[in-house]
Amino acid sequence: MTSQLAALNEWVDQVAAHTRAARVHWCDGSDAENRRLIEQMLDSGDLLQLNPKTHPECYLHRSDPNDVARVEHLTYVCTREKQDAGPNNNWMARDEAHALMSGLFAGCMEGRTLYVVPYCMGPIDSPLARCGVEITDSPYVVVNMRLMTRMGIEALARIEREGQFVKGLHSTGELDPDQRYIVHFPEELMIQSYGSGYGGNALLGKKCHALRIASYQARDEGWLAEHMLIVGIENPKGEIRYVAAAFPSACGKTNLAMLIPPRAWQEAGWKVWTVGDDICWLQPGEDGRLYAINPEAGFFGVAPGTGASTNPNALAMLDREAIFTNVAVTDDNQPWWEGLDDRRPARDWRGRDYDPKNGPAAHPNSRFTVSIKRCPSYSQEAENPRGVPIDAIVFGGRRASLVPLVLEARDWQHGVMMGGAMASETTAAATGKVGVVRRDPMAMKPFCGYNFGDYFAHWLAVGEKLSRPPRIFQVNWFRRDQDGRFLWPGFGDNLRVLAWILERCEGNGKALETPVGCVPAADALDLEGLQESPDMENLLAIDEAGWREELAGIEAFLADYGDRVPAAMKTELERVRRALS
Ligand code: GTP
Ligand code: SPV
Ligand code: MN
Repeated sequence: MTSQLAALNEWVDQVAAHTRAARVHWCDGSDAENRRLIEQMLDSGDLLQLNPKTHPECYLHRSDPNDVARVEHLTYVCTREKQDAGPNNNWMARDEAHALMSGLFAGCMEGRTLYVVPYCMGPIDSPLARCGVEITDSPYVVVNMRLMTRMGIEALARIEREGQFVKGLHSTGELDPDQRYIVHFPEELMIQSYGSGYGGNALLGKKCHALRIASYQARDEGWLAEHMLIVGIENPKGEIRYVAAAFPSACGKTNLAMLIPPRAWQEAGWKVWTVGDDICWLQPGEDGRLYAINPEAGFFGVAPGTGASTNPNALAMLDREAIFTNVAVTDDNQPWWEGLDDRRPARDWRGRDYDPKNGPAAHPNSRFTVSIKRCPSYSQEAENPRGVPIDAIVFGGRRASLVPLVLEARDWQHGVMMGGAMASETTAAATGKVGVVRRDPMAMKPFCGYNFGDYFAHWLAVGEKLSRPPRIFQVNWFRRDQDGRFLWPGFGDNLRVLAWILERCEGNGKALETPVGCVPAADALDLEGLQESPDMENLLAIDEAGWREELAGIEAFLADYGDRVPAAMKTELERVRRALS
């Protein structure tokens, strides 16, 4: 055995002894292993079989009702220096955190199987990919990790070759919210998660590794780990351009990543290719462009709102080999959620007879897990070890007012300020109040593994290395009218905005300058074929007094980060302020 695997074995042995696990199972990622785990969970009731005629090999998992979303208030970044984690993270001293977690894990796997899950984030042969090993006592985590990552023997072989991997330790524990901690040690490439089985808290390859730990590594190594989808837009000439877009949780990444063009656009030859829907690792290439890989291999997507008119590509992949978490079921045991269709569900997400008095039938943060390869718009480029070149970076949030449908930044530096100043309404993807506007720079508030001030500086530094940087934009699909209705149709029609964005990247497309960035000129967006003509004046309006207030909010936010905020951010803010007055 090589020394690399010896180190891994030693860690596994030590964890098995400390948690007093009854058995140790090394996951190979095979179909046979997956089938055995599913059988076992069907027996234990962890999984319920869905209708095998309509949904072959689809299963439902009902989580503990207290464990349905990420828990930002219980998520920690434990760096040596508190300031390195920054005001954007909860921090604990490393010794204290290790002692706390060690106490929680002591004996927690007694009588249970400990699973060793080797995984690779990114194409297995990509120099941009990184490996990890998650130790978990949850078979639900194992079957989800198999869909979400490259899991099993190939990852283990890469770990053996490379030596370095992220160590993740997870136990569902008692599922007691008072004994729940998601703790990161970026300097030690280590994650420890206790007391939750929910996706973002428990599938450690995803937010914990591919964003919090990876963002920290990326800063040292000169790349970026971002909460972004990656989508290829093919125009009628057959040219494909790639866009990376950062929207906060439950703000439209999965939908945009697999949108279906409006009918007339399809007929004209427009196509959309899905590379990734949640996480994107970006690295400057030798040609001065920015290249992106999707570190994931599957989707852990929001179910509610997924319907035939909004996201038919998602629906098409959800009738086979999918795991559903906290959705409702119909009387013939098909998965169901609000926004799917007008059937009446029989049982809600908790398994109770459906009664509208109990709230929505599916939990608002109910999810599906499915392999990306099942997506009709799946792009082979998702396997390209070099990644895809990015032409545009788009930041977006959920804002009922103020932020127009689309804004273009003047240059990289202005774009970094635009992304860094972003705010969005909170959603059900994390516990806490929904609909509260909060600052969420680059959609990374819950995920940046280090001080936001340093993060902005790093973004600027990456821009310096690019001779052909992507252009940067901000979008808002969620602006509302006085009656609370969305002003923009969204979904497939978002391609109309992406097309303008790509025209701008080519140096075409008509735009009007405003104090906060460029908006499309009156006739620049192609709106032909829309059922109702949207109120473009309202959608593109710049409320200068509102923006002055926004600027004050941004400055108050940045003040918490003190000297760590790069001077260029302040220069950009100052420039906007002057333009507004
Ligand atoms: P995470 O997986 O939590 O990171 O979320 P996400 O950013 O991938 O969000 P997703 O695409 O799953 O969308 C979340 C919700 O927003 C769903 O209910 C969608 O139906 C809705 N949504 C997505 N795109 C649009 C849009 O263009 N307009 C409107 N009005 N709603 C949208
Ligand atoms: C998000 O909340 O941004 C998600 C789902 O993508 S989770 O994996 O739970 O973080
Ligand atoms: Mn997400």
